[in-house]
Amino acid sequence: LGELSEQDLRAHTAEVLERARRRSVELTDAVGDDDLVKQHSKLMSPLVWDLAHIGSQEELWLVRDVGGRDPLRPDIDDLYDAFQHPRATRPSLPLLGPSEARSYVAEVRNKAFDVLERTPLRGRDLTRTAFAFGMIAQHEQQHDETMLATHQLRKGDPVLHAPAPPPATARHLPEEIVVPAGPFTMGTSVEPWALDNERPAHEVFVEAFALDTTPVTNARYAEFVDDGGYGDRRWWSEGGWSYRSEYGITAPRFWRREDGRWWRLRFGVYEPVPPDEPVVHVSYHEAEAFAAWAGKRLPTEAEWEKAARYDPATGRSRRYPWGDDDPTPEHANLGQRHLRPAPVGAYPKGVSAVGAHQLVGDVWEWTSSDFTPYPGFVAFPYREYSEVFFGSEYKVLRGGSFGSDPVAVRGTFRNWDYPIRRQIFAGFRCARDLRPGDAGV
Ligand code: AVJ
Ligand code: FE
Repeated sequence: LGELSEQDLRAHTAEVLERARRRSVELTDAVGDDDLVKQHSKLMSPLVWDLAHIGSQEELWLVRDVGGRDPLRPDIDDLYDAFQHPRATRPSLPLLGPSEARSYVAEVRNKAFDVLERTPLRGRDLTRTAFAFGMIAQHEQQHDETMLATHQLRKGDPVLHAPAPPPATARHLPEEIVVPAGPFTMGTSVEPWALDNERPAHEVFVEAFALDTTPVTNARYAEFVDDGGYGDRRWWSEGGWSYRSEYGITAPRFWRREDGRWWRLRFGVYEPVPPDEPVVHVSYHEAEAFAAWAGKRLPTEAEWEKAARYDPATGRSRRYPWGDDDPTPEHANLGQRHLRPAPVGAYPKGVSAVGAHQLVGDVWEWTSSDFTPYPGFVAFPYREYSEVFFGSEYKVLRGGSFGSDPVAVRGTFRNWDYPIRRQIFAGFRCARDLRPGDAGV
């Protein structure tokens, strides 16, 4: 983006916004009005809330703030303020109905495009122009991923359809790769659409460690389950053990054992659990317990980012595992092109400089790190984006899932959630300290 002309940047911005809107429309047109206004799970908003919230944020940041235009619907600001109404209470609010919400977001978009045409993107500081458009495109895509998770929780016949992901072509991958000890650059100060919590770039020293080459697969995870892992106190933290006891958790969400096999429900399709795909819909606590059972641990987010971005040949940190080019369908399973993670080994072109596969796409990966600010963090453009979430309540997830759009995923991108959450498209991979004598030390 840094090198694009003003005109190309405007065209790129319009395209990214349009792609997000096509997806929001697909996700909300796929079901009838009843399904749009109903709450499919206490964890989620009604789909119609997400839709109007997308419009409301766009009105706030693009129409009013960047454009300096008059408000369209100042009367609904509070309804769609996520901080005023927790998800569980949203269905009882006097929300816009499906057709009102659709015309509202369309009207906001028209105004936003008018602002885009008339505002020099680089004329003033990035605060009010280029960044705001990128932030709003990412915001819509993040809610699209949330709506996709709502679809996964919805009961009934399949309404979303997509081709199968590519097959595994990289075979006989080593179980682990080794990342050498040393400093690397974490975070970014130059990525134009990076959010406040990814900034600034700073140097971090990371001890040598081993990392799983791929995310943990269903087959491997099932070994943990079948070995009685969920009932064995040894593998669980105190918080994890009380969580699994309180909720009676015995397998990943959406799994069921029938006729001696594991089955799962995926967007309305009941199917055998595919052995070679990354496990998905596990909480942090389950990921941590699996790692203990396997004699390993979860990576820190610094370890994850070093494995994804650090290039030992140049000492530089790259934008993505494969280099500096934006993601294409050959690099990673992103953007809801497929409605599932791809088998491990399906993206040889996405391999990182140190040899890790599928760090970006497929499943979000839990890390052992709390969501905390980088040294030099400055809240931007508002405290409620990241700052109010910093602390030990949230764990960081990295890499994006099959349901994350490329505009909302980077080598530096940080997601966060409660360690008990598993309706998100989250899996993990394991790491371990190297011992003297291990190869690479
Ligand atoms: C970064 C995914 C945790 O969905 O709660 C959406 C993104 N912030 N609207 C979320 C977000 C405001 C956020 N996550
Ligand atoms: Fe939001």
